[in-house]
Amino acid sequence: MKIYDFPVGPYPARVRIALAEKKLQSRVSFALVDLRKGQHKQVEFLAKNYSGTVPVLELDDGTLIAECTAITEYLDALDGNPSLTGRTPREKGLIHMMNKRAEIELLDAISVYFHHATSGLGPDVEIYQNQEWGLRQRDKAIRAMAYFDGILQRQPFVACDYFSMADITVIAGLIFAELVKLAVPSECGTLAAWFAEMKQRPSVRDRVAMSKPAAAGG
Ligand SMILES: N[C@@H](CCC(=O)N[C@@H](CS)C(=O)NCC(=O)O)C(=O)O
Repeated sequence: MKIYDFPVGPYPARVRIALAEKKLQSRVSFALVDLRKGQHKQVEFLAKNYSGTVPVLELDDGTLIAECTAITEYLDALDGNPSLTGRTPREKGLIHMMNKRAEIELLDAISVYFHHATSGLGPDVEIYQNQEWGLRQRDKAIRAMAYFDGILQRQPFVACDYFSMADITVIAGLIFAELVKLAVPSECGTLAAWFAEMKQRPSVRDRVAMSKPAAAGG
């Protein structure tokens, strides 16, 4: 299997963390798509992923699977232990709900902020920016931090009683927040403490060690 990605990117981090949790790293190779050079918007890459985003998983038979959630589902189905996407109908429902919520409210919102209200990937790549939209999404992400703080005051993980894909997506959101210097509000101490604890997990620790603000990529 091959994964097209940009190593410091928060979305690729989701798949790298999932691979490490599943101990599947040795079964994949990585191909760099340099977002800062706009390689993800070139015809050759768009033929692999219509949306022009990384990561993309390419199977040995040439099948292409984009979207972190879909890739995580694929990896999880290869070997159900540990489960990242749920073992029972209830767990699957909860994990997918919270994963989507983490995408919409936190991770995707920070991505829009990055692309629209900061210099993003640079003037050659960011050909359309809408600062007001970006700032609204920043505020939405900050509200989401308060939401997830409340969730984590009640339970140890975002969706159920074990580490899942939904946790990975919140972690990716917080990695992205760090890259763009968007601080977790001081009143969200539970979320901040949880993130510090999650960074100690080997799968997250190895990925977080790669993050350098100067190399932000979204
Ligand atoms: N919904 C996609 C989003 C992927 C995404 O936005 N990836 C970032 C990399 S961190 C990207 O390719 N950004 C470039 C762009 O949006 O132009 C997924 O879950 O895989």
